[in-house]
Amino acid sequence: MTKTNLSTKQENTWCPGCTNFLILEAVKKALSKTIEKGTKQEEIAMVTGIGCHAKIFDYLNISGIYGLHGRVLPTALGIKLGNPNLTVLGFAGDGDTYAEGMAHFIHAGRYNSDMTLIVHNNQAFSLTTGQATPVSQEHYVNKAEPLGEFNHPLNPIKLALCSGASFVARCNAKDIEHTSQIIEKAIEHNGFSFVEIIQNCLIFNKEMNELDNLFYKIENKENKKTELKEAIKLSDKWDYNSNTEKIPIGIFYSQEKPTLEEKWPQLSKLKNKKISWKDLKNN
Ligand SMILES: Cc1ncc(C[n+]2csc(CCOP(=O)(O)OP(=O)(O)O)c2C)c(N)n1
Ligand code: SF4
Ligand SMILES: [Mg+2]
Repeated sequence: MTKTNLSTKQENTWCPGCTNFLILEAVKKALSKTIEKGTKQEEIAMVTGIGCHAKIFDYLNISGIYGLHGRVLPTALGIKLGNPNLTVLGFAGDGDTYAEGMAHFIHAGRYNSDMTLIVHNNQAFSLTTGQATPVSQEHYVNKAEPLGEFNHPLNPIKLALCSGASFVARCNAKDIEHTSQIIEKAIEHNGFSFVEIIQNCLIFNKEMNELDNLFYKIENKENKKTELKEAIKLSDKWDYNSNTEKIPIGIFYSQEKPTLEEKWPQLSKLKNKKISWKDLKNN
């Protein structure tokens, strides 16, 4: 299986130079590795929200559901409940996940279903012309707020850690190699994996596009018993408000714990037999 099998012939309508192209490339690289290691392409399912990020649905040759804004996680969970043996990926925006989809984000950590959520974070509702999201910086002037955003951004990495997510990572869209390695590990992780990719939007919230020199890679925490407290402390290094503070990227936390599919007897039965509900009656 090669990377080209993951491409489609759909016309691409992202702005020329948009960092979503880089995210798409990193995802293809990671999925190529996942497929090389034995997962069949047809065993991978994806869900997207609505937004610039969500157009990835048209450009990635993976089955799934082009979903509703804010509802990536419940849709992904539905797929997982339908067949717990699928590798399920969610692609969502920062507006999508941290505004309308916020309740799902918190509970996804608690449930620990074995799936991967990739958030394309450009700190704006870009498709709808750049309104502030819950992670936009204070004073961000946009069409909906001519006096600027009044609120301080929330910190999704910290929130995911506090919600019980068992794999938490942040990447820089411009570092394709690092991002693809992290996505590959997130997919391999048995449990809910949250990967936030910081990306530039070339049209809206350009004030937050000067972060390149601020990113630094943290020590890889996989295969180690990572202390939650230590990860939370690290998550506090950047508050999403500053474009001068250093920004840690990499795996903040990775811990094995029982997944939803393992806790739920019927689902664990399907997992153990590597079948879906429709095959159950014959087994
Ligand atoms: C249920 C619902 N709520 C709101 C919208 C309007 N809407 C569509 S795209 C969008 C902004 C998307 O922003 P984000 O999730 O950050 O993605 P980006 O465009 O920045 O990639 C909004 C608010 C919608 N289509 N459906
Ligand atoms: S508006 Fe921004 S996020 Fe959307 S395609 Fe253009 S550059 Fe990319
Ligand atoms: Mg956005």
